Amino acid sequence: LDLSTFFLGRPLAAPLMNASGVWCNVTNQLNALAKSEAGAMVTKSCTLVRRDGNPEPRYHTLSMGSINSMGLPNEGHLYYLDYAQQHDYENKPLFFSVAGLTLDDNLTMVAQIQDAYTPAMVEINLSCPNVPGKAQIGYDFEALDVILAEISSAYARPFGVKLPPYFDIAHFDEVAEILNRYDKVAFVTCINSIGNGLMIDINSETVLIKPKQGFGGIGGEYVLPTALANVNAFYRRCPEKSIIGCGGVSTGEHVFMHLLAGASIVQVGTALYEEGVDIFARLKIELARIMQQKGYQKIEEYQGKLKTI
Ligand code: RRO
Repeated sequence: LDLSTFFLGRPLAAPLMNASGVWCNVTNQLNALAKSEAGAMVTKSCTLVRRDGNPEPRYHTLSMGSINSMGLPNEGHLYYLDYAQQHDYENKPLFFSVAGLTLDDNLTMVAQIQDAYTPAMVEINLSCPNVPGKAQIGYDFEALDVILAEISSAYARPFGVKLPPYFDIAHFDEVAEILNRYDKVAFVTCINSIGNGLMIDINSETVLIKPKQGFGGIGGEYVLPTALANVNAFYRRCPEKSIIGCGGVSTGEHVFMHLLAGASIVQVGTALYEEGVDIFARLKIELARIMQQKGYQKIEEYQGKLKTI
């Protein structure tokens, strides 16, 4: 039984990786991902200049997932560029997540990544829900068009975008139509956390995290149906692009569902945060067991082949 696959022509030992933000802030964590059974990995979304992020507590485990308002804590893009230049690309592909606070910052960062000649694949994060005063580009369709046009002309290589969840068919149509104008957008990662949820501790009658009066991005089991819908919506609408699935994955069944919906790689966020990098070995065993039960020998036999009734 074979869990290997290809992503944009590159071989992967398994269709699994971390979600950006989890286990990828500093070199120690990145090295642990590199040694793990993940088939690929991505760095923490970075800004031009290092950030401390929001005040703590800023992450809380929930009964079916997590809430976070980290606020883009990161070491600055040159730190991740250093990592990218020492990464072993034979071992596994590396994605480089970029989340500039302005269009100019994004253009500066992709220009420097380009000048470094790293094989890392850029993922532009258009969906951070947690920087106070900053709207998500993913929800501003005019700004989305502008940033894709500008990055397409400033950056010579294919790149990907990390999208927020959408909840309306008209929005799936409109965003896909914009993405399809840009050939260099080679992959789409669906979804980031469901932004600005709120959970409450009944005992103390308070919110669970300090930033933004307790509002934060929701991840984990809560978001699985929304994640699957977004993966499949963009898989159907963007036939020239690859889809990376993210959201609600903690078992082999969840990985299988994302692959069936059209994902080429499946990311793990909340469950990786809770369980650590050994989760990738468990997910591989669980996915292999499902494939064996169903008589599948390779991922391509079912990937994207979700049936409707
Ligand atoms: O750092 C964060 O607060 C954060 C980011 Br950049 C993101 O894209 N998604 C998220 O849930 N948290």
